[in-house]
Amino acid sequence: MEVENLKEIFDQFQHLNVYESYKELSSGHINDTYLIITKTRPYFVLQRINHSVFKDVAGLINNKVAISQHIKSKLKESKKQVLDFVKSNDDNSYYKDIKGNYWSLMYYIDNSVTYETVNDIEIAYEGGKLFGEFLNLTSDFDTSQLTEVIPKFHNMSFRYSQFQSALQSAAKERLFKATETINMVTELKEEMHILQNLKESGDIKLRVTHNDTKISNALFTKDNKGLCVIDTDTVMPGIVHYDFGDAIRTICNSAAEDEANLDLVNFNFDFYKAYTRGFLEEIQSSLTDLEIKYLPLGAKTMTYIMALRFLTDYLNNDIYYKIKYEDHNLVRAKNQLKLIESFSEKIKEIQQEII
Ligand code: GN1
Ligand code: MG
Repeated sequence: MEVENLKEIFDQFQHLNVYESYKELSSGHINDTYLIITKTRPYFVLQRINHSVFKDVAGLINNKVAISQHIKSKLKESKKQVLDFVKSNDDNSYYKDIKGNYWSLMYYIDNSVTYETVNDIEIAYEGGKLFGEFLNLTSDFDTSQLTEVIPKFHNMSFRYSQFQSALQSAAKERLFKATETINMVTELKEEMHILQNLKESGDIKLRVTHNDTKISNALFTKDNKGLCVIDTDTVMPGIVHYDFGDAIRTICNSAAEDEANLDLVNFNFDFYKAYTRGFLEEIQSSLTDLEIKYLPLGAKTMTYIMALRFLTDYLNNDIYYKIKYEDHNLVRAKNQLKLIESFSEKIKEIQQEII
């Protein structure tokens, strides 16, 4: 990505500030994100939205702005923050450049910290509170107002069928390298459809979900308090298990999601308990017994769906996720399956805890 025109792009927005320099924020796998450093505070976050992944950019931005406004109206007394978007010079929430790229601009939230992995139980607890609160604050938002920015995003049958198509078209060498991983994914198929079935039967209801609650999408204050949920690109109707599970898969992994040394990938049960405690403190009153009962399966299912998606992308020659080396997606898939293995040993104990 050429970045020399960032100043020009930045100046397409109504920001009243002077561009000084930029720094790439590179933790996402899909969009390109830059911190824009200006002569005076506040700084900004400029994002190029990947429109081959997100086909309806206007719908995506509308979702983000509407959800932020909804949360903002409820946070009046709180020290918590919410994403705040800057309008473009023609009064839109995004800017489309001459090359056809879409950009959005947000205020940078100062004095905030993010974590790729968690080493501190307080972060696990505070992360639970933050994501629980996000779901609670958006629980009265009318889901029919939201665009489904990526249709069937966490739909297991759909993801599984994409995997099966990839198996048909994959190169022999990749199929061979991924044999064990393919077998592991195949064995878990049935159990991993349980939540999908409960959703389809209506036993578990739809609500607003964030759908990308990895811990790096939570901002914390420097003294470890939850501050703001970020990256609301994938806010859509979903079930509570998506957000619970996606957070657990990152918080309770003792290593990063792409750690290649699987001996370092272990499930941290203490962090699971701390996260669940924080999460339920915020949201338990609006959950049914059935929803609570299936939270541990939500954790397993969300870890699995990531393994499935990384593996599918590997078999498709890496057309979706950004990669840094040839087998990156396969490593990610193996990592997630190792986490499931480590988690499965503890799941009975976990179920006792929660029920
Ligand atoms: C992608 O780009 P990023 O990091 O926000 C992906 C998520 C995955 C995540 C795995 C739109 O999110 O679903 O959980 O990678 N987002 C999309 O780290 O596919
Ligand atoms: Mg994301």
